[in-house]
Amino acid sequence: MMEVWGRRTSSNVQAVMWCLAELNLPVTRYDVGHRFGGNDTPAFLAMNPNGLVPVLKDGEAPPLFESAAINRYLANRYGQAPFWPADLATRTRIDMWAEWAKVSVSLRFTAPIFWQLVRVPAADRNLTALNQAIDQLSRLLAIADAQLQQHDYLAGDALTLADIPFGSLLYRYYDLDMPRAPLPALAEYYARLCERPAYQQHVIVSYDELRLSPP
Ligand SMILES: N[C@@H](CCC(=O)N[C@@H](CS)C(=O)NCC(=O)O)C(=O)O
Repeated sequence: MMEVWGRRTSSNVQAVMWCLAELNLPVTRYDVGHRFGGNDTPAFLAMNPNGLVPVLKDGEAPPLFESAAINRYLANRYGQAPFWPADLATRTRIDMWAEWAKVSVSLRFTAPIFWQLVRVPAADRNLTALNQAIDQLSRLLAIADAQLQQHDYLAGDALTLADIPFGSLLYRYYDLDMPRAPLPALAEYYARLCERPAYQQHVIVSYDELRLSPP
């Protein structure tokens, strides 16, 4: 039995749940973290000493934390081509884009843009830092756009592991009230992801409860 600990409003939980769904793996998810709490108990800290979600447990195997490592585990254990091909060179190119999305893109989006817009009152925002972050993000997204002009998905012509950390940021990117560079191939890619039932179910999730003043 596959189990995930983590609230559905966490982008890292969303990445794991989306990956599980694309691999057709059934899972039981427990609401933990933020308004649900439960991530500071001895039982949870024994699974993840960082007190963060998600945590995945696959049967009797020891629990795993870190969403990127969890998704690589799922791909290695249960994935097939084209999502996670056996050929090392092809797989490593997919992994390269997955790493780029998880490290470079999410670092420049989540804290400096998403949390600024969702948690910091407009009057208290550092607009210079925010605009700089938006510029930096736009430069990265232009790299994705160039790639998506050649292929329907980030690492090729079918959905792969690379799309999970990248695509799971895009719902928030397109939903937030913020300036966006015109990147048509990226917009078409996002529309393509939005057609996927697993994306609709696990990523297109309201983040209103995370706002400083929920509506
Ligand atoms: N690098 C970790 C980051 C995990 C993380 O920051 N999780 C956040 C939610 S996205 C968390 O647990 N926040 C505390 C909470 O929800 O109470 C991963 O990718 O899994």
